[in-house]
Parts: sequence; C-alpha cells; structure tokens
Amino acid sequence: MTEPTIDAPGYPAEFAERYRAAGWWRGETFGQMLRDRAAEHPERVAIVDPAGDGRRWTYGELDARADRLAAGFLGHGIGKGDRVVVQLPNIAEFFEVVFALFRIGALPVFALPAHRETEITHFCSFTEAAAYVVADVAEGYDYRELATKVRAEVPALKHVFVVGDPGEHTALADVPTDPVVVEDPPRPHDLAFLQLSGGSTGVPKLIPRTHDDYIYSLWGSNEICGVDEHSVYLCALPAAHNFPLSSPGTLGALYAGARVVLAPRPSPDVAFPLIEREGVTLTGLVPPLALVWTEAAGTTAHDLSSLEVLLVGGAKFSEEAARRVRPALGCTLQQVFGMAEGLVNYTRLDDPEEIVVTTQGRPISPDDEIRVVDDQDNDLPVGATGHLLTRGPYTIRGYWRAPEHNAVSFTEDGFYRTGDVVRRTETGHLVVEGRAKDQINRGGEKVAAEEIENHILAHPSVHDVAVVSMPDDYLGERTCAYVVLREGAEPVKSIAIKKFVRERGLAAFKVPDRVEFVDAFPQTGIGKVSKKDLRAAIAARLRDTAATQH
Ligand code: AMP
Ligand code: DBH
Repeated sequence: MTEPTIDAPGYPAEFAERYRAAGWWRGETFGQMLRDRAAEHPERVAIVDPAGDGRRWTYGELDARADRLAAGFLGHGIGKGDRVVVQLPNIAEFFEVVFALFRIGALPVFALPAHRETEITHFCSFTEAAAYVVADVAEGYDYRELATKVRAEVPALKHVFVVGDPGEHTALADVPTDPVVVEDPPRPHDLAFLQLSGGSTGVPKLIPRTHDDYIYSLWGSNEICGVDEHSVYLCALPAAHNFPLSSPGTLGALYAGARVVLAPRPSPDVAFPLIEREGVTLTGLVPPLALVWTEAAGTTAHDLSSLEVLLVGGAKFSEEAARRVRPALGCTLQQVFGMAEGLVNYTRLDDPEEIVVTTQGRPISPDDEIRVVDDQDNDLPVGATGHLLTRGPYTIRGYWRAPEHNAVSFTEDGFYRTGDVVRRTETGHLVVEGRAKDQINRGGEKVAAEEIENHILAHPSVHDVAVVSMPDDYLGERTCAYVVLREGAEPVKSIAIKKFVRERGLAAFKVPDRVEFVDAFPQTGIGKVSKKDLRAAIAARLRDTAATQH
C-alpha cells in the first residue's frame, strides 16, 4: 500500500506513518500555509520586486491575489491534478501563479528561463500540460514567440498566459476573478508540483514532490539556517530552481513569515544595492557567483553588513574559495549539497570553520538514511569513498511517469541512487568527491551528456559523439563534445556544431563549450567508449595549452 500520488511511486504507508508520527510531516499544504501567514500578519511585506518602480506585496496582498488567480484558473477549466508549465523570471507574479496553482491542486512544472523550444515542448507534451505561463520579454528574449512555437507543436496545450503584453496569447492580468470556494482542495500528501532533474538521460525527468514532504524540507532548512520572521532572503538565482526555492529559499522564507527580495540578476551590481537597501540577511549562490561576489565585495561602496549567511551549493565549492567568504563578505558560509529529488545537506551555523570549508554538510533530518556503497551496493565504512544512496522523509521514491528509469535509479527498497560519489566523515558530514552519473555540472547548471549527444548525432556529418566534462577555473567544469565525423563527410567546424545545437532550440548552457574532432574513441575493456580517457585527454590538452601560454 502506498500513499496515493499521481503517476509516480509514493511513500509506502509504513514510512508515511513514521514520518507523520515523528512530526516531520505536519499535515500542511502550501495554499493553507499562505492563508495562515496572511491571517497572522496581513500587513507584513512578503515579496519585494524591484523591477520598474518597485513593488512590495504584503502577505495579505499575495494571499488575495492567489485567491483571485486561483478562481480565474478554475474558470479557465484548469483544476486539480492538471499540469501547468511555469517559466517566469524573478518577478512577483511567479509567487502569485504558483500559490494560485497550489490552492486548486494544479501542479506547476518548474521550467527555467534558460529553457527553449525543445525543452518546453517536451515539458508541455510529456506532462499533457493544460497551460503554459511566461513573461512577455525578459533579458531581451521574447517568450511570447517561444510560446507560439510551442503551441504549434503541442496542439493539446489549451492556454498560454503572459505576464505583461500578451501579444497573441492571454494576459495573465485578465485571468483573476472574484474568489470562489475550492471544492476539492489538495490534501497534504497530494502532489504539489513537478520539479526538474538535472538528469543524466536523453530528456529531463520530472520530480513529483508532495506538500508534506517539501514543507518539511522548508522548515527543516529554516531551523538549520536560522531563518525566522525577521529574515530577509534575497533570491538571486532563478526562482524556479530547487535551491533558491527551498534551501531555505523563497518558500522557506514565506513559511517563516519572512521577506523575499527578488533580484532580476545575480551580479553584484544588481544584488549589492538590494542587500543594502532591503537589509538582506541571507541568500544562496552557486560557486562561480560566490567567487564573483567575494571579489566584488573588496571594492564595493555598498554596505553589506546586514548579510549574515551565504549559502553556496549546486556544485562543489573549493576549499580555497570557501575560506575567502567570511573575510570578504563578513558573513557565515553554509555549504549546501542538495538535489531536487530530495536530500539536502548543510554545514551548520555552529560547525567549526574547518568543517564548513572542507565538507558539503550533513542531512537536514535525523530520518534521512544515508548509504555509501561500492559498485556492488555493499556498504562501505566511514571514511571510504563510494556511491551515495539515500531515502528519507523528503526524498522521492520515483520520478514521474518513468517506471523504466525508476527501476535503475532506485533500489528495490526505495533508496535513490544519487549518482554522486561521496565520503562520510566521523562527524557525519559528506564530502563530494566526484560523480558516477553521466552529467556535466557547469557551475551548478547540470547538463546530461546523453541529451546533448542525441542532438549532435542528428547532424548529418556526425557519425558518433561523446560529451564529457573538462576542468574550468571559473565554472569548475565545462562541456566538451568529442565528435567522429562520417567517412567522406564534408569537413565541419566546431562552431557549426555549436550553432547546430543552439538552433535545435536548447538552453544556451547546454551548447558544448568545445568540440574536438577525432577519428575514433578510446575504448574500455569491453568495448564501450571510455569517457574516463576522453576526460583525461581533454584535461591534459588544456594543461598543455595553459603551460605554453605562461
Ligand atoms: P539535480 O538532481 O539537478 O537537482 O542536481 C543535484 C546534483 O547537483 C547533486 O546530485 C550533485 O551532483 C550536485 N550538487 C549539488 N550541490 C552540490 C555541492 N554542494 N557540491 C557538489 N555537488 C553538488
Ligand atoms: O543542485 C541542486 O539541485 C541543489 C543545490 C543546493 C538543490 O536542489 C538544493 C540545494 O536544494
């Protein structure tokens, strides 16, 4: 018997009972949570959106807006269990939309602003989405045109709602109506939304999260990161990403009755003035941005003294860079090693400096089960490096509509195979040592090798391709595509391969940074492409180039 969830394995009943009895699952829903906060302190500011003349929405206002939009969505035939692809920049409407959907039990599908036609078409068709929500133009890109293309490819997509000038679509501003009583609101153990996985397969997989499990990850994070009603969280990363959404993120801040400040971009010239003006107390960054911030802090004229905590995660933060955070920014560093599938680890605010700079933290929950295993799934002792498997009160038991993939990504007893290679210290902290999954981590932006390989293989001159990571000082890793051309094919330049990938309508961060042409791939003992050798080859090549340049 499992808890009823739609289209994905749920938590087995005995686990659900345990998580409830332990108090991890509080029986709350997102819709009710906002209602409660708005009742407690309607006049307190919830969201600061500095775009245009600046907007400050109180809890009362956000609650009322969510109600009106929820009623409007229902009026448009969108209801419980329906999927709605949400692709919005860091603007206040992001919260209006997702809370409206939460209230009626429709499931936001969290796309990133960087996604393009290929990804969005997949999300809309795979989830059989009822609607797609975009902004008119953001960062110079016209999402209405993207929506037009997606609609042509996914005729079942009924609605496109646009924040701002709708063009040929429907203005989101025209949707809200007088609030109605929602007849069949979602229950705490129901799905709340579908989050995206960075993945390692041909197409991104969808992660089904429930109200109960995600809300636990929020308040659990709040306790660890010291978030309370006095906190001010700056959302500098794309709001839909799991890290700024939940670790503790904007939703954690709203759960605590705190204030969320939205940064349209994460660069110091945008973020530092906001920190000063709004008295920001904590924020989260990926390692490359943390480096930029520590550099910029040295010369900034802005007062950053309100900043108490900087969370850094999404990719491995080097010890050297980690040591610079406190001296440069005058705040406490918390490393965070998390995944949209669930498990989140933090260094603690009172951990000794050595642990904070050399580990990626320990799990939120005493009920997070951690296994570090060898290739045969045998448990390894503390201190040994191996594959990280995990199970717990906010880690999924399976991806959405992916039974075949679930059979390999989860053990029979429900542990998620993270694909991360880690070591556990005596103190229970985890150190990320590498990765077994076929993925490139470009400074926190995950690229599934297979996905890019499939696109490059479609090029008429390409016979075979292998995409691997290459070391990079700034991003940690970049992508390198090794290509074998067809015999007798016209010679192709690497720029043409990059252009080809871009023109297939993919997020820019997925375009390979470098393309290398070879006659054949190195092979493993049993004749598979040896990506290990390819990674070593490109790393050596980069070292040689660097050496001749110095
Ligand atoms: P995703 O499954 O797309 O949510 O990405 C989660 C993955 O990001 C993890 O499984 C890790 O591979 C990587 N990751 C996240 N945070 C860290 C970190 N602090 N250090 C190293 N890798 C990280
Ligand atoms: O990389 C991630 O996916 C991630 C990093 C930090 C995450 O999902 C999180 C914290 O919750």
